[in-house]
Amino acid sequence: MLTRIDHIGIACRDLDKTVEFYRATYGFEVFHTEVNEEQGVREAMLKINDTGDGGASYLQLLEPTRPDSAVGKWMEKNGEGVHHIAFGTADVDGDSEDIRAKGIRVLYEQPRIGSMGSRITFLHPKDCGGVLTELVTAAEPGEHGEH
Ligand code: CMX
Ligand code: CO
Repeated sequence: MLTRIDHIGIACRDLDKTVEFYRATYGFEVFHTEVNEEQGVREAMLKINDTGDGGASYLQLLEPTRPDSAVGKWMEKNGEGVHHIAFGTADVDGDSEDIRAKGIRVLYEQPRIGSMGSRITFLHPKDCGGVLTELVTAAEPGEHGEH
């Protein structure tokens, strides 16, 4: 069951400048940063709020590490802006299989590793009304070294 907005993914050319924009404009602070080479991104997670299911909602600021990455290619065409949305679930495996059974393309056979040790998969934007949609199961508390 999808229980929250886990994050909104925002593509940017300069992560440090974009982090500063969100800090100066809204007062949002960086909760976590990492580089995910498989996804081709340097990212900052800004926590917006905790949620009733023990999870949280974030903004995920994404700077491509290479031009041929998903975010790099997308930004080449669209410029900076909202790249994807992500729903949180306790069971990314089960929920993605249920969604696959409805005929929507799930991009990965098995979920991969996302921010903060989470497990993630994506639904094809062409099957979701033009919205690239991610499903996320957060790591168990203590499972990930950085918080
Ligand atoms: N939102 C909406 N539509 C998108 C899109 C996006 N983010 N990215 C691509 N598309 C559209 C393109 O506009 C294009 O449409 P047209 O054919 O009408 O022009 C179509 O999808 C195909 O796009 P493409 O540029 O040819 O790119 P690819 O098919 O090679 O890749 C996708 C598209 C979705 C399969 C790829 O971006 C992907 O695998 N995404 C998942 C991984 C990802 O986004 N990682 C970065 C974030 C990591 C994180 O969140 O942790
Ligand atoms: Co994401």
